[in-house]
Amino acid sequence: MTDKKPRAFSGIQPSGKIHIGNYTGALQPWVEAQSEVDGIYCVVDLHALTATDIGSGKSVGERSREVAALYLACGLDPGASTIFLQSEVWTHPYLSWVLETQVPLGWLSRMTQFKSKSKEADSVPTGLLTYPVLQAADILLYDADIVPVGEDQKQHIEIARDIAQRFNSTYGTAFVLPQPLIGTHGSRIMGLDEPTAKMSKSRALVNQGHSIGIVDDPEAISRAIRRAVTDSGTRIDVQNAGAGVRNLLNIYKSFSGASDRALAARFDGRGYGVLKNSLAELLVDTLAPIRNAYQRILAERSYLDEVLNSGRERALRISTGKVARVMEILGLRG
Ligand code: AQP
Repeated sequence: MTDKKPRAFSGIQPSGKIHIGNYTGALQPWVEAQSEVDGIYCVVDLHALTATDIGSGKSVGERSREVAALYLACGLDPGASTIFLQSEVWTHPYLSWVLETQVPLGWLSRMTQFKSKSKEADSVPTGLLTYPVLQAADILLYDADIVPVGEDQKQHIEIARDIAQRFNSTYGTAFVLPQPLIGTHGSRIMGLDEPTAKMSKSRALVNQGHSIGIVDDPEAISRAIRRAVTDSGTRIDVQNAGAGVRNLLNIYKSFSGASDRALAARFDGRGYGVLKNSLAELLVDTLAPIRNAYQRILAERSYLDEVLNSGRERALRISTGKVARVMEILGLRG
């Protein structure tokens, strides 16, 4: 018997406005699980270099600090969880390269995210293809047992598992096989402008009405909800709602914790405006304290520096041990 807590690893790319999908699919479950896991949460800034708008607007460094401040503002406790910037820990790109030498190309070219993102790009950077290998390295460096992510990332966690399994069986056991941890609701919030496509940071760059940022001001939140696409009818039927209303109900459910039965009691037969008003109010009330905390944390530079420095040190301590093991197994040291 061991009372060691399972280790969780996850991260968010600083590739745009962090939205309520990132909150319900990632940040909220991280915070909820915090006392039960040894949580390691990274701002995956190297991944963000694959984003199309890098080089315009704020620097990646500035965005990364904002995402780290958001981790804290949402409730991650640096006393209980490790928080750091990926680019400050050299073992991530190092292990990624080692794994790249082993991963069959076909595994990467069939990834759904690669296929959809490369369709939109004028010129496809190789990093978009090898993205899941860097993500596998992120996870495998820490012997993570679980990876709390939204549903869209399930395929990437599965490939991390496949990469670990293949390496272990070829060379000898080096890696723990990670499991995705995907919530039952809130794991897939759809765009407000297009409720059949998932809410994403990149899409929000094209259409402002697409997403709601976690730190958007109350007016912006209410405006986005007011303009959100609904269905063609006028009255709510919770059981049989179309994509637009279902998305709004799902957001309401994720933020309130209400059951389907409670949703039906509250909204069945009522007009879409009632749902929109209730949802806007719920989001404004829930996100206001996060926004205040975020602004406080960003203003206090030295506190964030301290958190990130101590996170980096722990991340380095753990991950250099793993890299040493991999070097030994591969015979890289004579
Ligand atoms: N719409 C979503 N609903 C629920 N969860 C979501 N996540 C992302 N979108 C939704 C979860 O947020 C975490 C961070 O994701 P990421 O930054 O690593 O990249 P992503 O999944 O590619 O996020 P985006 O917002 O779609 O960004 P871009 O447009 O930059 O690619 C992950 O756990 C993800 O599941």
